[in-house]
Amino acid sequence: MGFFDKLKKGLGKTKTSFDEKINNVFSNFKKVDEEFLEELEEALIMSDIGVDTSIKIIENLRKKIKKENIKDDEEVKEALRNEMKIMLDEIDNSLHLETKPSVILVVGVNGVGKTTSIGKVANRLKKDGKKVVVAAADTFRAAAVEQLEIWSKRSGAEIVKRKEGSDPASVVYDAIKKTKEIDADVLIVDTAGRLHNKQYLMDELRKIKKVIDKEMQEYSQEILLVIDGTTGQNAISQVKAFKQETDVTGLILTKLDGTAKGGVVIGIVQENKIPVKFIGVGEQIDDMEIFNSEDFVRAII
Ligand SMILES: Nc1nc2c(ncn2[C@@H]2O[C@H](COP(=O)(O)OP(=O)(O)O)[C@@H](O)[C@H]2O)c(=O)[nH]1
Ligand SMILES: [Mg+2]
Repeated sequence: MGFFDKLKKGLGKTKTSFDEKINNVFSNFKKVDEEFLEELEEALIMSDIGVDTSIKIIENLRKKIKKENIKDDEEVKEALRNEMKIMLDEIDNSLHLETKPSVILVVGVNGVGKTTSIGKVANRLKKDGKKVVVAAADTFRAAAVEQLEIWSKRSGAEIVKRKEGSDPASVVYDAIKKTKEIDADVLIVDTAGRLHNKQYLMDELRKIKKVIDKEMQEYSQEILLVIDGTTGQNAISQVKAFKQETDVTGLILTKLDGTAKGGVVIGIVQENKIPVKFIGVGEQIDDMEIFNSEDFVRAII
């Protein structure tokens, strides 16, 4: 199954899926009028896109319908896809790893897929001929270090670790040193599932950031927030919480092969001006893709 099929299958899975709400509006389609546009707006809001973004999409759609005298439902669908694509393309979603070395700090709450995504990203970078180091700065549980170790073996990345309970910022310090020593291209830092109401975990994140800022000041830095695509509205509060603490440069949206609520992505990107850089579509090492807005809107509508 190709990436597009996996994505489509995942996004179409739930009964309350994006797909279904929008398609319901289109299956009751009679003509393009205010009533139809209102129904469509409601369906967008219910699909986790967010109120402001939904209103904006419909506003733009209304203008386009008028300007191009659109009457046909298929044409409306295509115009709707296009409006969503425009919003997703507003922000540059390329990965900025211009310097050698560069660093990717990976953050997010527990279980969203940080460690798995790191394995997948490391693997992609290795395939591109890059030398990769991963830092096991989730020192909270021994299992977390072991899990990253498995992924580092799979992807062929070097791992820097300390024993369970060590200071995460110190692990990052060691890892930066190692990265420079072996002349690696990219350092990827795994972190603990810092619940945003646990202040000490956020403090820990700040300490890690401080080490990176100090030791890798002149190098490219990405801070990728991992979001579980199945969590819908909850994802929005996670983005808000992490944005407050650190300069998130991009999102990794995982589990889009599961019962995903993909609509939330459009609202998050539009309202936070944070791009999606990768999407996870499974548990295997190759189940990650660079985010493509065209594929994405075609999969959800
Ligand atoms: N189906 C699916 N499962 C995923 C994906 N990414 C991660 N997972 C699973 O989610 C669970 C938690 O992942 P993990 O990387 O340990 O999350 P972390 O706590 O954020 O580091 C694991 O069982 C992973 O296999 C994905 O894209 N699709
Ligand atoms: Mg982890």
